[in-house]
Amino acid sequence: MRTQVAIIGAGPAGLLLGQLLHKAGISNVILERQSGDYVLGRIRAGVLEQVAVDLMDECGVGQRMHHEGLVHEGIELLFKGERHRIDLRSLTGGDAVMVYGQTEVTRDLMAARAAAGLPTVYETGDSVSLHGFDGNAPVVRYRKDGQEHEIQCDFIAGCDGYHGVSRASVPKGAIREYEKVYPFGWLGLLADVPPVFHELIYANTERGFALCSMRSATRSRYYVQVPLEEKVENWSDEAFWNELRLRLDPEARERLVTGPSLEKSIAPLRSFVAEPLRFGTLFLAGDAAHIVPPTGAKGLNLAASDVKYLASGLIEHYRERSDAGIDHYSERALRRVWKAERFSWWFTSLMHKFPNEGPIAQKLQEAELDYLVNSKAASTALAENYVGLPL
Ligand code: FAS
Ligand code: PHB
Repeated sequence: MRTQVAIIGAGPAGLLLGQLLHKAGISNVILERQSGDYVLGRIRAGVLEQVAVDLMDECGVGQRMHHEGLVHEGIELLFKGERHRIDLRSLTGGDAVMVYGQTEVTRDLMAARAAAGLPTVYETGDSVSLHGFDGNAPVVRYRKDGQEHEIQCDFIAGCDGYHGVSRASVPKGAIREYEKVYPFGWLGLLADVPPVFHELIYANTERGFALCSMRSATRSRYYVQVPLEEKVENWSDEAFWNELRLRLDPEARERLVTGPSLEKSIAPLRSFVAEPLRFGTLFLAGDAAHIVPPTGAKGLNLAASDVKYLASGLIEHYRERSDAGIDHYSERALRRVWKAERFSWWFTSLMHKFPNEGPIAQKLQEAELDYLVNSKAASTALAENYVGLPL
């Protein structure tokens, strides 16, 4: 088989890229380790920046998002038992965020790809291998239904996440990796219960961080910080709800509606960046290139901005025979990545309880939060990073 761009991974990055390239008349094939249902079953991000919303529209798949998504103009910070609203819209001069789950983003993109009859090979397992990307005739090989297959292409887009094969295929001496692992995780629970509040609540408490989020007016997503070694099987639904209550203010505790979990999982938290993002005719995008702690809701949104930069560079290559865009992809994407990494690290450091730092750490966090909610400058800094910095 021959295609112009071989895309590894059918998560948001791979599907967004495939859709943009298709709309520009550039042929592409997506290879995905898992089944489509498995990909849809992973519960992940919930908040889209305007950049991601615009990209969904550019892909021609924004209709359901605009109909079912929830525009949020503010978030709440809860500390010392009190909630304080950060007015995103007024502090940023008009920007907001869209609450629309990553599962739905992926569903919309998968449906559009199938409707266009574009080739996606699911359930390739760990069979994908990348070859010749240090030259101009890269090849991707994979096995499906016991048959070996080969794809000749012009470029390979590694959109296969943190544990994917793409970054792992780069010679060790050609890549630099920066990583920070946080000493805790997020225990997340999804339930068909109405959200406790119409906006997200980020809580800093002496027991640890909590987040009240949602997927719709009838489906909620909650998180509590747990120790790194915690196991999800140690947490009954009742234990989760009881712990969440202990991290809420009295009004939210009163309003909380509980119910059986649809999904419960623990996600580790890390900051990670690989540099550069280009190796000859192989490009890395999304979680294959970087990971942020989810506190700032940047993971999916960084995948979107990477894809925006990469797609425009590839389109320019084919349409205008210019390589300026792909030559500058890594530098452009990394500039935005590092700013989001910094914000996600800062917000995580401010909101979470770090073991072995003593009671003074809580007092210093509360002092910073008290300053933040009473300073227009500090609140503006939070707001403009939260809604997403310009491309
Ligand atoms: P993805 O990981 O979504 O997709 C990569 C795809 O490549 C996967 O479908 C995988 O199966 C496939 N793949 C991997 N190896 C392959 C191989 N060898 N061959 C073929 N295919 C292969 N972000 C937030 O903003 N908020 C959150 O709350 C949040 N929670 C998260 C929880 C977890 C457990 C994880 C892992 C991430 C979370 N994220 C969150 C970040 C997440 O939303 C990512 O940023 C987003 O999925 C990035 O999309 P992709 O880059 O497409 O990577
Ligand atoms: C979510 O709804 O899953 C979510 C929202 C905001 C975050 C992280 C996760 O910062």
